[in-house]
Amino acid sequence: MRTESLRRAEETLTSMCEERARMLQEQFAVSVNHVHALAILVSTFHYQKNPPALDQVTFANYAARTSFERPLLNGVAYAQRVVHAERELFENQQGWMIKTMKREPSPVQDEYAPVIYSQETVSYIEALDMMSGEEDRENILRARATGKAVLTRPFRLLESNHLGVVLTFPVYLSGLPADATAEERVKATAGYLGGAFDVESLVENLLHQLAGNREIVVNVYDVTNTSEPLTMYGVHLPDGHMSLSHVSMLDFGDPFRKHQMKCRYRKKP
Ligand code: WA2
Repeated sequence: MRTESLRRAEETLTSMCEERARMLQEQFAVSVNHVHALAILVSTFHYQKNPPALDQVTFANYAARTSFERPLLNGVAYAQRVVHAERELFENQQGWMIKTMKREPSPVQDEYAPVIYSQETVSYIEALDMMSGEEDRENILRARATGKAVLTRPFRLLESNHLGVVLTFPVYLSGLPADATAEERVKATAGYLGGAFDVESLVENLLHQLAGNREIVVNVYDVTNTSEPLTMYGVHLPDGHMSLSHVSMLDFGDPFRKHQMKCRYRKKP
């Protein structure tokens, strides 16, 4: 009897964890796909039109009206690549100065990535050089060298201070061949389209909608470095706290990063 009820508790935990991992991965994937489409929108209407057929008001309006397509993102933005020689002209044209993520006027750098278009929900990153933040900077460099969507490790997002990850897609000047080298990609980079996954509040929201939510505790980890798992969601509980646990694999689409979900019962079954 004892082993039979334990077996059933194990089975239930497994299916609840797998369901949650599937839902999270699915909502993550649709959000990433839509940000990909936004990167193509910027490429099409900002760079393949002369003069550009896009401005802040149009971008903000389109981003707001399509936000239902990106359920786990708190907002999207476009940061333009500006090399130092172009800084003065750029600032004069925009009518504002490039600022650091600490909101100070930016010191001289080789290049900058100031946000020129933003969804209203993240309007606080307008004019900020996204290369001035360590996590965002690493994302920018990796995205433009690979041409792929990339994710940061979990960190505290600006303004909300919630735990989350940033997604970045590169935008290139037209004419880049599909098989371009990393060097060619960097040279042809126009800017970066991305957004922040507010994991702390939006995943909470998602899990709350599911049956059995009160019975289990869910954690999500970035396990890219297996010897040092980073908490991405949930309160970290030391191992061995309870006997039953289940680990579900997660694939968020960046092969450089590995993630997993760990589920446990709140009370001993
Ligand atoms: N967006 C929102 N909140 C943040 C953040 C971010 N980055 N970084 C820290 N808190 C415009 O990769 C380009 C968005 C970065 C894209």
